[in-house]
Amino acid sequence: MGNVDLNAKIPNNVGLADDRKLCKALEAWQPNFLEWWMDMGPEGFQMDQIYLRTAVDVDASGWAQFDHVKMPDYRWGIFLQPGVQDRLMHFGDNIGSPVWDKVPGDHRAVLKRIIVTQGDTEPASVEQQRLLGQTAPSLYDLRNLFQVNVEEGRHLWAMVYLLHKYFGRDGREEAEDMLVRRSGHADNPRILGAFNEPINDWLSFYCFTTFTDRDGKYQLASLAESGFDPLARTCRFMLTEEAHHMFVGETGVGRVIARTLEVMAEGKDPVAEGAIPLEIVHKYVNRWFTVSMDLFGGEDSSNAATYFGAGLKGRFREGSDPKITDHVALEGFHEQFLPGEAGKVQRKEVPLRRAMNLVLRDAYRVDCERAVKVWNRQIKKAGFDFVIELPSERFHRAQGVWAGLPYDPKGEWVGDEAWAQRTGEWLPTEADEAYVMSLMKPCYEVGKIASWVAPPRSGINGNEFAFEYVKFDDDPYARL
Ligand code: BYC
Ligand code: FE
Ligand code: FE
Repeated sequence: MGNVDLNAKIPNNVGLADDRKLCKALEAWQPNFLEWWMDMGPEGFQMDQIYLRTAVDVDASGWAQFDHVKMPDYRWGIFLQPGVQDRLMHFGDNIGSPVWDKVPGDHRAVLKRIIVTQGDTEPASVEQQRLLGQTAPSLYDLRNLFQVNVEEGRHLWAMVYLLHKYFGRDGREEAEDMLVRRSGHADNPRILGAFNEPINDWLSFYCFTTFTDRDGKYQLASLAESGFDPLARTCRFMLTEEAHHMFVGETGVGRVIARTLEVMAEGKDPVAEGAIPLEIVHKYVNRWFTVSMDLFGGEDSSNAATYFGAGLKGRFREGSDPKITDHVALEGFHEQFLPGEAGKVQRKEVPLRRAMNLVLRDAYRVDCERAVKVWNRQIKKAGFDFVIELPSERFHRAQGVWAGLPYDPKGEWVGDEAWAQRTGEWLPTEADEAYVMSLMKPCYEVGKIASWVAPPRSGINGNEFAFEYVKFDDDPYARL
């Protein structure tokens, strides 16, 4: 992949220099983005030198360059995976026709909606995480947080590029609005539920990057199949960054568990030692897994059917999974369960296209199970009898057919009264949150780490854990 223009004001491989109008529009949006970043991005660390990876090319060797940079100097750019010559639609009603490299008029509104929804999540997550630097357990973690944050910022750039280039004036307006909505704001919140939930502590951050970034992986993968080729190519490059976000999450939860097991193995009480009891970890997992399940939308969705039929959004690995053989999906049904009378469960057959959210969510769940299995193996190996189980689809839901119903994590109907009494067994209580928050004290010394989490097995880019991942501009403790 040649033609990466790294010296341009906006680094890109989309030939911005040849499109004056687009270039000017994006250069006008750039200062607004930076202003948003300074206001709503990581609070208090904009002057420090962070050991960040940045993309200088889209191939394997080019996108992993590491250097100490100040976050506002990060080279946010626009990178698309190279196009495939003569690519054809491989699913939906237009299967076999050439993919679109312009917005198909019939689908303009829905396509814009998908891109806006995707784009909105990116700055939302940065806003949710903006105070975490102040309680980072180590420089390694602090650096990982900021790496995730700058990349989510770049994902916003990716969607804003599509809006500017393909959607004219209303695209530009949508791009402005991306910087106006605020996570958790009463009047002007972010679009999707999970992105308005607070992330005040690092256990939540690790759970978010395990479960919510994984929704990102599945949504991006299904958009990477899109017949709107610029969207497909953008998402394919974004996916390369997503793997690190989930790594931070999975290993983060794993390190919390490792520390707790260490204390337990010494026969001590985790709380007395400033570690996090496994029961509390489990409740945080329940919480973030369930709000992330909500991100898949309704189980029976006419929107999903439209997206699939139009060739805008496919299934996970629609084009590469040999198990998917029917790419039109007009025949056949998908089994779905829904609540019946008094806690009884009914079975229904949903026409396959309408069930695409559920099909994607099922694939997501399998992937989540794999992450949880690693944690459980860790616990078992340490000789303890505790299992983290992902809750039933019926538990603690705010979207879809199970929304608001009193089912326990096993999927048993418990009724409203028992639900109200027992939620504290399943979800973090105020006391749990207060305890976790009480542990959140920063640790900014090279090679040191907080009491509640184990160090990672290795550092970043072949460096040790004891590496100066962040070079502070002044005494960071004096800022608190
Ligand atoms: N919260 O027809 P339905 C990421 C709405 S994460 C609030 O079933 P549909 C990242 C829905 O909009 C990936 N509202 O929904 C991760 C609809 O509203 P209307 C983000 C919700 O459209 C970490 C109504 O309920 N990308 O990248 O089939 C860090 C009926 O729903 C929610 C995408 O989501 C909710 N959770 O499916 C950083 C991809 N769920 O029409 C980044 C783009 C549903 O009644 N989005 N609603 O006003 C989509 O493809 C779809 O919009 C959804 C929803 C899958 C989200
Ligand atoms: Fe993202
Ligand atoms: Fe992410």
